[in-house]
Amino acid sequence: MLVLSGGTGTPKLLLGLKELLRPEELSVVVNTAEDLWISGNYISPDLDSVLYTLADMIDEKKWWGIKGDKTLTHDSLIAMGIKEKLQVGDRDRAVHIFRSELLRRGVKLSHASQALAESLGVKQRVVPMTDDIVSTVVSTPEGVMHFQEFWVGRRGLPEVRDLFFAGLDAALPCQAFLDLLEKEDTILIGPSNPVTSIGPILALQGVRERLADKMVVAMSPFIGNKPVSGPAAKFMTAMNVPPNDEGVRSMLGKVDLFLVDKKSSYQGECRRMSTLMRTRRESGKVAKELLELISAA
Ligand code: GDP
Ligand code: FO1
Repeated sequence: MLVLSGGTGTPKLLLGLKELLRPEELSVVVNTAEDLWISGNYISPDLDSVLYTLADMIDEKKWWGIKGDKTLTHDSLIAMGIKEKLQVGDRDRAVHIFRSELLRRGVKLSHASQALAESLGVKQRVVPMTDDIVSTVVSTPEGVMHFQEFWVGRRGLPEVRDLFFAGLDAALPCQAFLDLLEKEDTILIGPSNPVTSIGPILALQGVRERLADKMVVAMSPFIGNKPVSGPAAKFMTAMNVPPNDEGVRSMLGKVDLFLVDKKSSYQGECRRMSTLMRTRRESGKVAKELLELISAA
């Protein structure tokens, strides 16, 4: 199975799936449109969340960073007057340095990610959507800014007038993504932000066309007509898409099995199940039911 992922909702599901599927049965393609350079290092928040989840290192309270990590370097930099945009953990930073050293030597992001996965003991394939640079840019009355400036720097508060993905038109899916699309018959669109996480992956050249003969399963990130967390509703509204399961479904395109939460008022063709994953136990239950529904489909 090939899973399309952002950095929070889908990793919660991967936490359950990794216990039920053999590593060779589970591959993940990850959004990179929220990536940025900080203090000289390349940070790929969604890739890191997926890697940390599969390596059992993720901080399950925040769903970013490494559990038990400290911020000695970040705190020292702040004390020295360097305002790092994100609070980067010390062990997290070591991962960024590992990746960035490879990038500085001219290694592609997908190859650097493979090396990183191996060094963290991750057996599943974890692949960035592209080796090209794509950046989510949010247009607000306070100016046009990178996603992380909007979401972390300004706590997601400014009104969103528009949103676009700089570099996306020219970006190509990386070779490893294309190989996985060739090999896998089942594609799972995880419960991730349909605008900022799934949107860029599906918009890459040739991706939608390659889904035509696949079994495409999608789990909605909405529960009771609201996202569990994050700016999905605000971004969907800005794009004139209703912020609910109808809106999610309309953004995804071809889907053969659409899974919504029991509390959803979605009227279209779908299967209902509990999709809330607050604990490892819930992640396990949701993953198990999902696999059963896929086998029965
Ligand atoms: P990001 O990269 O951190 O924005 O993370 P994602 O795009 O992967 O995930 C954000 C989305 O996950 C939000 O729209 C949430 O509603 C959704 N989400 C978070 N937790 C859950 C959950 O337990 N169940 C479901 N169905 N969706 C969730
Ligand atoms: N999110 C925050 O809200 N505050 C932070 O200080 C922060 C630091 C951070 C460092 C590394 C990393 O991989 C992710 C980090 N995030 C932080 C999460 C990041 O902003 C995510 O991209 C978004 O939460 C949505 O994907």
